[in-house]
Amino acid sequence: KSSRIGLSFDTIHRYEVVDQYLVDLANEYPDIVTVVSGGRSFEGRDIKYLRISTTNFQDRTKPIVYMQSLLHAREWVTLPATLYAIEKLVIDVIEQDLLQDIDWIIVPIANPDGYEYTHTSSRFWRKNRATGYSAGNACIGVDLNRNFNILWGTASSSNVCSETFHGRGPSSEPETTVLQNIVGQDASRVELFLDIHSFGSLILYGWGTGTLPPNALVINYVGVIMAQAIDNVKWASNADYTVGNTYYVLYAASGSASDYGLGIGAPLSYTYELPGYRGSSGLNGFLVDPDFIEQAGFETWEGIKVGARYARDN
Ligand code: ING
Ligand code: ZN
Repeated sequence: KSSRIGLSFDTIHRYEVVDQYLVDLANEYPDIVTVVSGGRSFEGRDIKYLRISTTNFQDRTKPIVYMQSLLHAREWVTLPATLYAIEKLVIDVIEQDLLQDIDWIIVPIANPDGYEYTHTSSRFWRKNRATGYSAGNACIGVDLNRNFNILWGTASSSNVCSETFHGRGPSSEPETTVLQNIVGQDASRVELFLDIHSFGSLILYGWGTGTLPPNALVINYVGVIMAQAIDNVKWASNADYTVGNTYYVLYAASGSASDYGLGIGAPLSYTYELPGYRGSSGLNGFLVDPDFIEQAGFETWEGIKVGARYARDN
């Protein structure tokens, strides 16, 4: 079902389709949507993002919500979650306040090279596609969620062949630099930072090294109310969300995007881990059940709305 200029929620759209959609949307809604070329990926793809605002980002009293998806290539279900949020904000506008009161910065495809590679060659690729790290390029790619310029290298892998290889230095990768620059422009106004991943039905916050930020109780509380909002409407067969610190819920990790969000001063910064494929055990959680695509967008949006309104009101 495709609504006017929107993309359908019955499939996972490719990079070029999404790229064009962002341009079309900005043309259709020039008063509120600006499409910006953030810069190029390792293989030269444009990392486009949207700036959504009723006041062209000129009202310095408004909070900013920043969100990105597909930092990890294989986490396909994160894309419709982001596209759904864009559609609700710009096209449907059922809840006017979210558009009026908040400026939004949204990056749907943070890792376009990896994402295309999952369509053309290797469905479960995670990293970017950077070469030049090992002799004969025996191993390729940097884990962009270990490459941000925050606590870099303290809990990540220096092995090029590892799935969590952190790169040659903090923000060594073009994609990381682009993303840091995008969020860095208006850093002081970013009140909510959301990095959308899958899978596991989790809402995680920093630091990835296990140290808690001074406002950890608030971060945890807002995590819980976002999770409750999702659980209230979640797909019947999926688990409830778990909320907690990345290190305690999962494992140690440095150089992540959401820790970078904390580092630039965003009081609320989270990694969402959307639900995995609900099929019988043995199925890979990165696969996407076509029946879940629109639901993933719908239920994730319930969580985002709660976080965005908390950021605005407090
Ligand atoms: N999980 C995250 C990963 O990058 C994570 C977990 C969250 C790490 C927040 C660091 C910070 O490993 C997935 N599925 O990518
Ligand atoms: Zn991920």
